[in-house]
Amino acid sequence: MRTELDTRERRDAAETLRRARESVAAAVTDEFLTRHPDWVGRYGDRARRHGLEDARFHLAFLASAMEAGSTASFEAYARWTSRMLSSRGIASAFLAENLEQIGVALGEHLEEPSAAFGRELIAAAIAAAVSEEAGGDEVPGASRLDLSRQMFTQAALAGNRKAALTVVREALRTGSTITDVYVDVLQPSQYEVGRLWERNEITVATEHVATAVTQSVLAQLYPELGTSTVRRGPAIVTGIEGELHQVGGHMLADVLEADGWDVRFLGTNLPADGVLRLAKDTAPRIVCISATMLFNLPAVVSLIEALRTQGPRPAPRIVVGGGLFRHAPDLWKEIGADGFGADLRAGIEVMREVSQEAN
Ligand code: B12
Repeated sequence: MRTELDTRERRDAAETLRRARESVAAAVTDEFLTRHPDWVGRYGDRARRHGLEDARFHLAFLASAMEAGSTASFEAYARWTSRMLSSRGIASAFLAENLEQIGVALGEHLEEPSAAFGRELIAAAIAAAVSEEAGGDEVPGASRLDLSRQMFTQAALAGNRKAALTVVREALRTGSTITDVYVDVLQPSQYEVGRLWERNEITVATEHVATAVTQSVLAQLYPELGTSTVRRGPAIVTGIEGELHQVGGHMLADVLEADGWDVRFLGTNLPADGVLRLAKDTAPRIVCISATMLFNLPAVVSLIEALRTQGPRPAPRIVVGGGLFRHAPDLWKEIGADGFGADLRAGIEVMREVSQEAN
């Protein structure tokens, strides 16, 4: 029978587990290496270092799953971890053993029924890891990055930057591009955060925590974006006055730079005058405007008008995107923009096409 805990009991149990994380991780790892001395022979110092890191991740995700009362989220974690370990030649039996050890340690740190609840999550996770190794249950239509997205969202909501970065690095290691990761992991994860906030399931503080994790991952991936040998010319990527959403513009600026554009990213919430001045100084071939909130449409319209009437010559092409335009796919034509991109992949293409049209 499933143990039921109320919200406060779940939160207290998760907090206790977080406080005990270091000591449990150390105890579990030391015991594991005593049981498997060959690991020390094979991996040297790394055996303990990686063992500790893995145990810390297991505990961090377990604490979040307990707090949320979500068996499914810990199962997803186990499936993801099982895949990651098996790609490194490590059988999921070792993951199962590690999780079992944590299950035993729960009894030393948590009161009943919280410990029982934790053990139930662990049992479900072990079953998921074993089934994943046996071929997993293919979910029809599920993309290869679905599991990464779920893991990334969990890590972001928990403010766990290290885990979030690990998830992303693993996706890159197994063949995804940075654009794939931005569009299929980070973007939908941010959208999910928005849905949770809208449904009042998370506070605005948790939304800020998750967004900060996403932004820190963007910053860490930036040096790895690579460069193109093609030089496409100067471009500006900007938000507009009144708009506070800036993650989409940030992602766009990064991938355009990697595609050969000489990008100046202005962030968001700045007066049209500032954009105009920079446009005159740098003569961009393209100005990309990112906007999310409908109430900012007039600011987009006046920035376009200002660029057309008072901007540099030859006039830059103007491409728009962001939530405001995603929900009204013809709006960009109505306001006189030259192009629109629903996401980064479309954005890169539109920028290439529009830049080939005569300025
Ligand atoms: C984080 C967040 C915030 C943060 C932003 C912090 C920051 N540094 O960016 C803060 C807390 C400031 C915030 C504030 C508000 N927010 Co908010 N926010 C979000 C959230 C959760 C994530 C935004 C995000 O990062 N998206 C991820 C990026 C990658 O997606 P994207 O912008 O769509 O970009 C992609 C594409 O559109 C495209 N793209 C983007 N720009 C461009 C430009 C060009 C040229 C091209 C080609 C492509 C392109 O490429 C990107 C990658 O593929 C969204 C949820 C959501 N669905 O977006 C809500 C959301 C947008 N917010 C919402 C609301 C209501 C608000 C507030 C009004 C809340 C309030 N009561 O104060 C304020 C408004 C502030 C303002 N004046 O702008 C609502 C909007 C509902 C609506 N349709 O009107 C949403 C949808 C949440 C929800 N589900 O209700 N928010």
